[in-house]
Amino acid sequence: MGLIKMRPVPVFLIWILLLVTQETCGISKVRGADPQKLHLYENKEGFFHCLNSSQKVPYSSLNDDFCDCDDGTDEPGTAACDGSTFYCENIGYVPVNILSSQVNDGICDCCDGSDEWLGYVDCPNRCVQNGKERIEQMLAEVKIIKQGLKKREELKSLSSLRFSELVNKTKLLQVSIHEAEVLERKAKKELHWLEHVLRVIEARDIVANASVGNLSSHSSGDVVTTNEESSNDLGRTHSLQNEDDELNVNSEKTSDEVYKSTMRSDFVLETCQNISKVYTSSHMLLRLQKLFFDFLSKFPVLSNFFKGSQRKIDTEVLKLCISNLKEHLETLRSELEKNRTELERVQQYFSSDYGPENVFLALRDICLEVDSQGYHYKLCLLSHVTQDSINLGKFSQWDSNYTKMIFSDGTPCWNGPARSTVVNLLCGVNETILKVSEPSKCQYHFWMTTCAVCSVHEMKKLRDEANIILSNLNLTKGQKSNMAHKHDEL
Ligand code: MAN
Repeated sequence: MGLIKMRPVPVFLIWILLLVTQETCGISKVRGADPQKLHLYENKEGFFHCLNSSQKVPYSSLNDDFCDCDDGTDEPGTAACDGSTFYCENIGYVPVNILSSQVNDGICDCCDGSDEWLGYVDCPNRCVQNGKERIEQMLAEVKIIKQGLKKREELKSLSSLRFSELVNKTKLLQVSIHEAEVLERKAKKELHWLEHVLRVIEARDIVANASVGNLSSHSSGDVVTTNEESSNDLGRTHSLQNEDDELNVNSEKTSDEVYKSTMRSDFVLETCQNISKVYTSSHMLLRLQKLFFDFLSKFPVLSNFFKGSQRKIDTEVLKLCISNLKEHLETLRSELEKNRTELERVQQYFSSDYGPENVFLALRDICLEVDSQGYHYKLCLLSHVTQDSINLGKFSQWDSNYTKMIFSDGTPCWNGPARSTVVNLLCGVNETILKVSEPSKCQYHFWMTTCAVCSVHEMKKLRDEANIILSNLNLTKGQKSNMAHKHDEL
């Protein structure tokens, strides 16, 4: 800031100054007017036509330190009109429009000092110096962008690798869940059958033991008739008989020969062992089916077995088989549960937006931590933010150009809304938090660097700015070649 000299300027002097400005420079220069709009400041038969309306005012009103046009355009060079602008030429640096209220306010706003034309303050021209400093700054920025762009390529490859991994994992999980579901259905059904068979055997044991007559003496024993003659288990046996019908038991079809070869204990045991093997390998569904159907297709001989008193089936083995099957079913279910949870977790990744070319995918779940203003902040990218143990929001959306991550729905503020956070992303080589603030209660702002937002466009903007500065710099030959060299670096 320059030094304020409180020197009263007589009004008549200001008028002379203004007149001189207008008369010597004419239309080629109107103080504070943007040169691109200079033609609009033409004297049209003694009038100035306000720029943004049809209003016209006497030409002498231009820059007379009194606001005549409603749109304020008659005072580009004074602070008389609110909201109008003053053009700083800033030769050697970048031209800029400042608010007219900044004109002659005792602060040097234009680097060429032109805004303080009443001389209340001494404003040495710093434009060339500013230009040089800005070029140096741009060089540093371009260096970071270049490194960032390189890192961004790596991040992109990492993201696309992660994307394919997620797709593959999803497919594998879906297949194995489907297989396990089929297997579970089969196992449940088969378990039900085995339990049914066991119940039938046990019930008939009871009937056989309680029966007055000798079952073996019945050539083609009618179990129901026998039961009717028998015990208090009568009702139960009736119902089991019905279940037996459901199994399509056809004793006529099964010969003793077949029974003997299949219903031995070792056959049942072997079958159970095979079942165990099958259930531990989810890829053997077909084998399992075959085994079970082979096995179960033999059950009809049970009727024969009871009628012929050739009971050899070992109910203990059947029980063991059932308990094995239950155990396998349990394992299958917990595996299924685990895979379903994992699939849900993996699928959550697909519900987020990872920006152009999915570049942000590799950053997801990366957590950055920082201590600021007495709090410990933790930012997990595209996931959630915390302040100590307080939730500052979970990731909800991006801004339109993927430079702000918006987190919402955090812990409610006392007597206020839910906490929320905006994370501003700036180009940088690494992921680092630069600053955290709470501009309004329970609304947090983070600034962080990441290569994900480095862009060629940003570099082009810097180059364009450098071109303007270089073309504005009033340089010697030597300075020019030095600057040209720097420009090449940009
Ligand atoms: C806590 C912090 C602060 C917040 C107040 C609001 O102290 O989360 O950031 O401003 O609560 O009561």
